[in-house]
Amino acid sequence: MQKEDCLFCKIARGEIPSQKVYEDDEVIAFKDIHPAAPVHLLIIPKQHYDSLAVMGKAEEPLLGKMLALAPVLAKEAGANNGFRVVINTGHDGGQEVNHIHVHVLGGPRPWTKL
Ligand code: DGP
Repeated sequence: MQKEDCLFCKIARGEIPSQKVYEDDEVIAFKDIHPAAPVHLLIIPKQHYDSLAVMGKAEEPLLGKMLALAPVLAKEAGANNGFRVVINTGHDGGQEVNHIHVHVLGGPRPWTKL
């Protein structure tokens, strides 16, 4: 299920343009609009989940797929010397867009830690 007024659902539906770097039937990845590192990608499920906090056992395959994509996409984007994976979750976790997303940050340092 998608959410009509969710920013990342709109990106997943192609209603808002993004610089896509990966897409399959369940997941898309695109460049963060405010990059905090030379490589800054977001991996999201097409299905809407508010955050990691609402995901559980049933979502393990989806979460595993998103995580396993991180090293592949980081390498393709040129982050050959390591990367950071961040999932901000909920208000106190600093989450601003309420559709779960995996940040993939990399490239030559220095760059800001999330
Ligand atoms: P977070 O704070 O973890 O919820 O991060 C949300 C990220 O989403 C933030 O780094 C900026 C990014 N972002 C917000 N709006 C857009 C958008 O319209 N397009 C893209 N590509 N990224 C966006």
